[in-house]
Amino acid sequence: MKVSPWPPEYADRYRALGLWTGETFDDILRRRAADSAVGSRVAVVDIHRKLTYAELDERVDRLAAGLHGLGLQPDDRVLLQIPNRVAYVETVFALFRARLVPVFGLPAHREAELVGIARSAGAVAIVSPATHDGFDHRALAETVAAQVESVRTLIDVDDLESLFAEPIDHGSADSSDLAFLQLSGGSTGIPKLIPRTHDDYLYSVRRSNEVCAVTDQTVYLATLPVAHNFPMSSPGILGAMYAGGTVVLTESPTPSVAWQLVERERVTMTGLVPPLARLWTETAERGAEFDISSLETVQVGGARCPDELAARIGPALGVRLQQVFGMAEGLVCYTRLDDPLDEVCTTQGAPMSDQDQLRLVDENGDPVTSGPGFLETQGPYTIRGYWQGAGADSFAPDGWYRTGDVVEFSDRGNLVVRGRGGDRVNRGGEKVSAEQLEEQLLTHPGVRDAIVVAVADAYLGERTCAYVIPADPEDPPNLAGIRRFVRAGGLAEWKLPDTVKVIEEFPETGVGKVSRKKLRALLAG
Ligand code: OOB
Repeated sequence: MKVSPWPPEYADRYRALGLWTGETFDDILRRRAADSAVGSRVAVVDIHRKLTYAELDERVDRLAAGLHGLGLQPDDRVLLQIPNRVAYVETVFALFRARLVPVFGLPAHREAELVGIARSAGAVAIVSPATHDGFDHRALAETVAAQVESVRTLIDVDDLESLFAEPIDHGSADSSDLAFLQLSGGSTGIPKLIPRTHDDYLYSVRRSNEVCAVTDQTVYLATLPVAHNFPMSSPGILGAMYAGGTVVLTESPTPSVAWQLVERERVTMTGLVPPLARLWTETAERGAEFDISSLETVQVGGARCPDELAARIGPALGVRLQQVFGMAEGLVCYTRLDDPLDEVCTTQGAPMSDQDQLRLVDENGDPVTSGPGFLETQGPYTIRGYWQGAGADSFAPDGWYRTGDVVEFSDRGNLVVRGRGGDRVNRGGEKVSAEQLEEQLLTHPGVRDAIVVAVADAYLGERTCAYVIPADPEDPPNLAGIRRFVRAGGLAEWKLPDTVKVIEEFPETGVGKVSRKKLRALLAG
């Protein structure tokens, strides 16, 4: 089974209400390109290139045929590791057209992550640049292919044209079927894969467009790595394309690069994580060197935005702020454009759909009537299970998704995020699985035991601290050595610990069996 299905009574209701429409991702591009009012408009732009909807559609047709020519078959999974460029959009839509299944890896992923993802997805191909930011992605792809038997084909995203072939008919996908695999923020070793269908995901895109007032006049800048759910669909690049607007992609999110594009393309909307929102805000407060007056809405999400920062973003950037609290598993909450400013600056919004259901529970899963409590949810775009049944304990027996987030409600009914369980560090929006890092640390010869906790940080929100019991107390490992070791183990740069604390033993948990979860909480406290 590729997708854990919604119970039939829910699926029927979502269809009857017109939330699931039967539309597929490939339909979007075809329809926009064929629409005489939209086809000649600019669909995607980066620093070097620009394509109209009609041009994009034509190139997607040729690339899809080329992928078929490589022997890729419908439903085959293709792992992507593509920076924010026009070629990202070309690749993704060509995969949709050829009925292939994109697996959304990040450019920052390294060997351990890519091998894990490729293996669990059963990926047959990898699309990545030869090099990017001085890193040899081709060599990495070759290493992955050598270790994962299913991977047969490596594609250079900078040389897509060499694959172009005469367009063919690929047939059309079933909208209730798997459309792509996204990665979970992850509390486990290897990121769990999130299966999303055309029906559920496109509903979230359409509904996001309504809530965020996205139109054909919207020029959306993908500032965050676009494989993330937030810049992809909240409303992100897919929202902008759905509406017939324009997508601008920047490889660097810093003001000196991104604002050039804001000025040149008259960008109206973007999404930022809090540390980046702080950088943009502080740069603007010092006096912007580019004309960013076209910006209307700046969204902030991925991690808790401090209220103090939220209050400064709008005035500094001359924009309306929107807070976004979401997860790749589904549920996305937005502050509304007509929420009072105070609510926008202090809450993380309300679910986008009136079919989203929310409940709060305590540590034992028992209902909590007044918050804070652990948030659980179900709804028309929240998954019912991970790929191939992984992480089943993330779902309650009745199928609700356990977000792990601790939230309460404001008087107006908006969510306020208070924290989450100790299994994950939210490092400015990029998530670090404590378990994954601990597993890596335990293979260090100088480490007898290790526990990873989040510590508060003024800039990133949280950073990563590894408590380490040394194998030889006379010769404990140090931070630089640990970071080198974790990097060499093939983990992304953002997962390296920021601090290492050497201790003799871990505190007692009071239960016979050592619970890492309890120890993490104790050490973090
Ligand atoms: C987004 O998605 P993921 O899958 O990378 O991470 C989800 C987790 C949430 O469970 C929560 O712990 C945290 O990220 N989070 C926030 C937050 N937005 C996400 N915590 C506090 N305040 C917020 N505003 O991060 C994501 C997906 C879609 C839209 C926006 C973010």
